[in-house]
Amino acid sequence: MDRRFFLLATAGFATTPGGAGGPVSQAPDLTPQAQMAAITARIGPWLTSFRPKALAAGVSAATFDHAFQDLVIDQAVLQRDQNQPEFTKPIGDYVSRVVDGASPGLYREVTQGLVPFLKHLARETGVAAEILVAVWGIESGYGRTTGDHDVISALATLAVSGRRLELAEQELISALTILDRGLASRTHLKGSWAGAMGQTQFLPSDYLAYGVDGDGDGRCDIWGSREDALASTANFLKRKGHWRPGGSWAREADLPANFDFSEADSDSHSLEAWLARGLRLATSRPVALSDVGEPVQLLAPSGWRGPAFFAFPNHQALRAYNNSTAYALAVGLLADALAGRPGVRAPWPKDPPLSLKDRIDAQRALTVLGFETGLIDGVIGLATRRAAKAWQKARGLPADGYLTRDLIERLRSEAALSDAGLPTA
Ligand SMILES: [Ca+2]
Repeated sequence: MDRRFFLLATAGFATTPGGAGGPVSQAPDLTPQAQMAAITARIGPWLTSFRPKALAAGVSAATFDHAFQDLVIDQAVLQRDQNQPEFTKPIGDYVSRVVDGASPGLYREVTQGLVPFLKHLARETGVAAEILVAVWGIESGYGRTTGDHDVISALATLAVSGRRLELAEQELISALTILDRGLASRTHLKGSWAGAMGQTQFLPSDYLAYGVDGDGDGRCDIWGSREDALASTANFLKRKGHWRPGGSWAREADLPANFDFSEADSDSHSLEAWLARGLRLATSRPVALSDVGEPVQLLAPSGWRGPAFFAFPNHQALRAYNNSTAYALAVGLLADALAGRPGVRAPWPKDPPLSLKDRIDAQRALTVLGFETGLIDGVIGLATRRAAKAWQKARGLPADGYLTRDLIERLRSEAALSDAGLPTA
């Protein structure tokens, strides 16, 4: 799963993807052909402005000129970048799909020949083997799906289209540095439409910062070597995520009947403090010693009707990989399933997906009613959930910030938005 797409696909539990620059690619009145022509015309001026920045960052002129001599806009990248998904799945559907079919048997199958290596890696880094394998599974289907876009072209397309100029340029400089240093060849430099590469789906800057050699051949090949991919993932979680050895990622929680959901997804308290307020661990499995006294967030990602979790600091470590509650939960629950531990006890609510119009209407209605959601963009992020919580609290509803179709219907009538539709821009 590449990360930027994931952020859109799991809107509601994600940061809002952003980008600077004049977005030609968003102009709604252009035909795809006219859009391509407009973007292609920007290649020359963009290369002229980008070349001195890349050279100042240490990229050699020869590498730069060779990399861009036949630059072609990757049309598939443009399409993926522009398409906000029409429907967003509820988190329970996403997590269930990730965990579905995972078992110790699958773990044995995908780690064949790797068990001593994984044990060694877990000892060295403190990151549990099943966590590493779960990240590997979600990022690339255990190495099967690593993306076949030429990373230089994909990132250049994002830069030229103007939507993600700064980020794309930064990552291009890293990709060019990889070529410059001879760490990987251009034919190797393949990845997702958003530039995430190999079995770890690392952006080029992650590769430079956290890629390591796991199999001892002196190179970091996150495309072809399972050992390199897993060792790099462990290094990333340890160094960027500050993974705590021995710590758990989360544990399911039982909430008291009068629990105030405005405390969920925000405040951190020690587990002891949560227990003193009447919350309970849902199972008797002991808590890791290293998690005692640490700040714990209470997550209720599908609202008051769904499961709740005590999220330990290692939940945050997983979010270094992808800053999304859904992602971090999915990694942890997949790791549990691969290790043969029991799954979530409380059922996930069965909610129909929200359409783009539902999401935008909800944001419009909340704003009209005086609950500020920030951008009205159909991405249900933290600001929208906060606004929804405040609205629910003001109406005496459980303030879980979790928007269902019924709640959005109520928001529409309160704000007198017609379901037939106001313009949504
Ligand atoms: Ca290697």
